[in-house]
Amino acid sequence: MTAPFVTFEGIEGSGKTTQILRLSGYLAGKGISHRVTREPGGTPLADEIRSLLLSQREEFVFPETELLLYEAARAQHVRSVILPSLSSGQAVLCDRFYDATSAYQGFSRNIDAARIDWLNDLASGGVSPDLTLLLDVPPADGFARIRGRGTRPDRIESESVEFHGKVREGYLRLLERHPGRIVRIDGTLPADDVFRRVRETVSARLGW
Ligand code: T5A
Repeated sequence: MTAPFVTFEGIEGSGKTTQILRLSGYLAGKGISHRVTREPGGTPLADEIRSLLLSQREEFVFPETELLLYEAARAQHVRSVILPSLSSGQAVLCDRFYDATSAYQGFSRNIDAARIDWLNDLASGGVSPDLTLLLDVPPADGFARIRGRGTRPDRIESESVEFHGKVREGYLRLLERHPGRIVRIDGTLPADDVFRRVRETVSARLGW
């Protein structure tokens, strides 16, 4: 039997990184073996693809190019990090996974959902999250948080509020499609309250 695979999803600034680190600390305190990783990234090659994807550039990046780069990074990450960890009994907490591709490249960039599903399946090698925590915030709230960080927005963060509104709508549609796997948590609450809900959910679903 493999260890649990948990993913965090949501728009930019929804608080995924904050909550994943809190959950990791909580699991460490309970002696539960786990690994924290993220997409795109998680291996040297996938991190290079991440830089290609997120850096600002003059050249227009076509939606299909973007899609294939995200999937290429995922194919590498799943086979070198996620699968070996899960099969050795180490749980995996991943900041974004294939739902992000459905929400960003599917709903927001308008690439056909059946093609995205096919590529997600190929890249993930059939690995599917046991639980996905969707931190739901309106784009204006996420943007305000990102601006508060004072860093230069990356290529995708620089997209319009409408783009990010469609991403959020995409996530809510995925929630309807996978009600047994995806759990929505109100990400507008203070971080402590969000974490209480994260903890209650992993306890109820995974016995953690
Ligand atoms: N992407 C990714 C695709 O288009 N397709 C794909 O297939 C995949 C895998 C990844 C980008 O790639 C796209 C999506 C993304 O655009 P990224 O840097 O990983 O880029 O971007 P994000 O995952 O969005 O990371 P962010 O750091 O922007 O957002 P987080 O992790 O959701 O938010 P976090 O925790 O860093 O918090 C942001 C700020 O808000 C504060 C934090 O302190 C921080 O300052 N905060 C809160 N403030 C108030 N209340 C709370 N509850 C708060 N929680 C956090």
